[in-house]
Amino acid sequence: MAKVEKKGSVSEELLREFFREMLLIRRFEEKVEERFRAGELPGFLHVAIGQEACAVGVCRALEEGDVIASTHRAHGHTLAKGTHPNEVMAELYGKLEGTSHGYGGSMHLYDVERGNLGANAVVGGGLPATVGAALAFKMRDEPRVAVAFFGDGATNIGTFHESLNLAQLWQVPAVFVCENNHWAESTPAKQQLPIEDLTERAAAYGMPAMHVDGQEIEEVYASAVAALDHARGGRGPVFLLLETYRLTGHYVGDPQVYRPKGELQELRETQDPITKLREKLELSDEEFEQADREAHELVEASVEFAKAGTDPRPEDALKNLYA
Ligand SMILES: Cc1ncc(C[n+]2csc(CCOP(=O)(O)OP(=O)(O)O)c2C)c(N)n1
Ligand SMILES: [Mg+2]
Repeated sequence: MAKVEKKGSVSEELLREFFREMLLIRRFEEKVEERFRAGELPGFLHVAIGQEACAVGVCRALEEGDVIASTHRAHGHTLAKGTHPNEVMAELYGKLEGTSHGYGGSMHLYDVERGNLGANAVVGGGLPATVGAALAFKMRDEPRVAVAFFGDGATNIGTFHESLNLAQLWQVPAVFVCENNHWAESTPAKQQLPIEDLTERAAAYGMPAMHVDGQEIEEVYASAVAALDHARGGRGPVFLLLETYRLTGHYVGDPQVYRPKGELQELRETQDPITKLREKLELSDEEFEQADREAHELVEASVEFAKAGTDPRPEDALKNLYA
């Protein structure tokens, strides 16, 4: 099996950009939680607080023309792939100005123009779409890569296995990014996974795998660059396993009674990717506050934008329905 090695180091300037982007996603999702609890947002919402380094590290390694497919926990991926916070927030408020014109909501954030094949309420649903896109790139001889984000729980789903099997068989330019947050809803890893090391999932298909700390954005970025390079160079797909932590409930409002006492507190203190990068960059309080103010301003502006948006018309409720 081919080995994929991590590439080079990341400049401090780039790390600072990563920091601002992760902070924006964090503040965006905290605002989403707040507005959901205030009863302003319809539907069911999942935030990825704690997993920001996965979204930013991978999406920043992409090149123009690359595409992603996301999951039910999609706000961070969508923002990191370049959709403006205004459009994401407007979608969560169900407004026409949203990415899916208010018809989709949190689990159906799409932005095909920016190479985002969409969030997915169906666990594992993004993987076959990714393989299809990657096959198209290969057949058209285009130097593009398709990336699937998914969770540890999704590796138990049939579409995961079918997708990895065909991707490896056809040697398509795809990268499979598994965000292993060790939970599938309220089910811990040891009650849903028969193996501990999820790279064995890839080994079963002869696919090279990389295994890195998903809380260290430098690691995530360097691995993603290498994985994308490998796939783009016609050497077939790569499985990129990121060990990460969901520093929140499965859904907004989840009482998390299933969590061992003290686990969340301890993880928040030791595994926050934003704190880790802040410490690595040795940011002063002023630098942090400046970045935080900017993030808050963008998020507040997105709420204003969304609230001032246009409600879809009731007579259009069945528009775009095909089944
Ligand atoms: C096909 C399918 N089965 C079950 C569900 C219900 N469900 C929603 S999220 C989830 C857990 C997914 O776990 P994981 O893939 O690890 O993602 P995480 O929530 O941890 O990000 C489940 C079982 C679903 N949406 N789709
Ligand atoms: Mg999970």
